[in-house]
Amino acid sequence: MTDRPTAVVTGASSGIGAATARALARSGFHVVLGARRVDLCAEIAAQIDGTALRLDVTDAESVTAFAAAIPQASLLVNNAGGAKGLEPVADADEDAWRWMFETNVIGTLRVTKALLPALIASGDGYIITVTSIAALEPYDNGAGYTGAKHAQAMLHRTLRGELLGQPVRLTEILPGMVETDFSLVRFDGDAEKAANVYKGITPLTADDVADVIAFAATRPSHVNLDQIVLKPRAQANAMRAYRES
Ligand code: 8X3
Repeated sequence: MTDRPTAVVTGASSGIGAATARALARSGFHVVLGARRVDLCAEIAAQIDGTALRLDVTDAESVTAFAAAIPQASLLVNNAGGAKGLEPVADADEDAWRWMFETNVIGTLRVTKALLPALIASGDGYIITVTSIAALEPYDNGAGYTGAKHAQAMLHRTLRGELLGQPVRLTEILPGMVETDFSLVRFDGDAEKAANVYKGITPLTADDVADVIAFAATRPSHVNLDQIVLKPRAQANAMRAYRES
């Protein structure tokens, strides 16, 4: 057992999730890292005195078992999610859309529902959901992802009202371009396509986003940062960025 408050991070095996687990541990949390690649979570957990648990947010039984192994928690970071494909609606791949809605939307719903009783019972609960600037506006070829991120954001933002009167804060983190394996997953492992996304730009790093999450998580209990949008200096919005040639 630990007297540190417990933070649960989904999608914690890499990228923003892994960086967030480290940043929260530095801020004094006992971090439970959940992801399908539990071996990677275990490596990080060993370094930060945390706990690694297998979690597949697309599998209801996995989420139930995950939550059952977490008797108490005061912070949940809904980070698991991602994009698959970048095609016009006319060419949309239904399986890719299904995956995006299942991971970003239903996955967030499942984990949030499963951990909400513990968060409320903590007396000072907190839900941070990593959506995206894709939750702010449409962009060409991105409807599957922007649609899923808008739906995930609605779930999160609706809770802000529904949980009024309960001891639970809610922060939505909306990152723009962050160099992680996000684009590699989006382009099905095509490293050249993924690298082109960040060409001529200094993108955010996973640590940049994690710093902001840790900042939010360490404000006093009466302070609720509702939404934080963060982008590289060179990015104005999802459709517009300045690239050095
Ligand atoms: C990732 C940001 O602009 O590729 O969530 O949608 S973007």
